[in-house]
Amino acid sequence: MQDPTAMEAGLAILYGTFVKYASGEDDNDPTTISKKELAKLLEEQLPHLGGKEMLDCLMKNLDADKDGTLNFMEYCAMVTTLSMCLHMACETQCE
Ligand SMILES: [Ca+2]
Ligand SMILES: [Ca+2]
Repeated sequence: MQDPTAMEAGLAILYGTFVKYASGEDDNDPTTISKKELAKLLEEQLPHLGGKEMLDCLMKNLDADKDGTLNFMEYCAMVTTLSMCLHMACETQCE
């Protein structure tokens, strides 16, 4: 099998990150990320983008079905949102 491209590897990392943190010990549900699991993800994986300070805001805005956890679709919305923020930050820096 050929080596994955950077984007293919990036997608695998994004999926693997969901699986890793959803499988945390907080809620015994490997299919969703609880608020405590999200706090750990933010602290360990996104410290330069705001880390745990984004916790309440992200959970409030991304938990579309209001069950108190993030399922994979809601996690994808977080990735999309953060990608858009990065895009806007880059555009601002280029001006
Ligand atoms: Ca979980
Ligand atoms: Ca949810």
